[in-house]
Amino acid sequence: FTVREEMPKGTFIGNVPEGANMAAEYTPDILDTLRYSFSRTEGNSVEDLFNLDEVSGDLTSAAVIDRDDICYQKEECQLKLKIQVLPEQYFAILTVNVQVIDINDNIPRFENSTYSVRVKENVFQYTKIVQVHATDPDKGQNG
Ligand SMILES: [Ca+2]
Ligand SMILES: [Ca+2]
Repeated sequence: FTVREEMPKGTFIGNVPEGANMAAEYTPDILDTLRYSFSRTEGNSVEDLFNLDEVSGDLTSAAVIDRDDICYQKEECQLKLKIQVLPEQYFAILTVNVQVIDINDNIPRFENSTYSVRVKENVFQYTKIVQVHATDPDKGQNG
């Protein structure tokens, strides 16, 4: 699944049984009995960003996901969610990858707040006048 960062809480991300192609494995009758929940591992709070509908398996966001915070300066932002399927006779642990897509939502921070440059009138037109440095937490092209 993929989701863009900064989307409002409650944004639909994907349907777990569909994503895992459960229909190929189980009959509709069995599918109706399956229940989905997060299989939380200790010290892992990625699940807090999501809500999972126990019956439908719909995954939605439980918060505004800020890629630039959770995946600070990382190229790829893949969140792994472990989801368990019950009842016991159909028990399975599914790993769902949610890729958070970067948007350009950060204003570059300039290293100095003001630049003043005095340019001589006779300076050649294409002479490099001043070089400024700026950084922001967006990745690649959005930076
Ligand atoms: Ca952001
Ligand atoms: Ca961003």
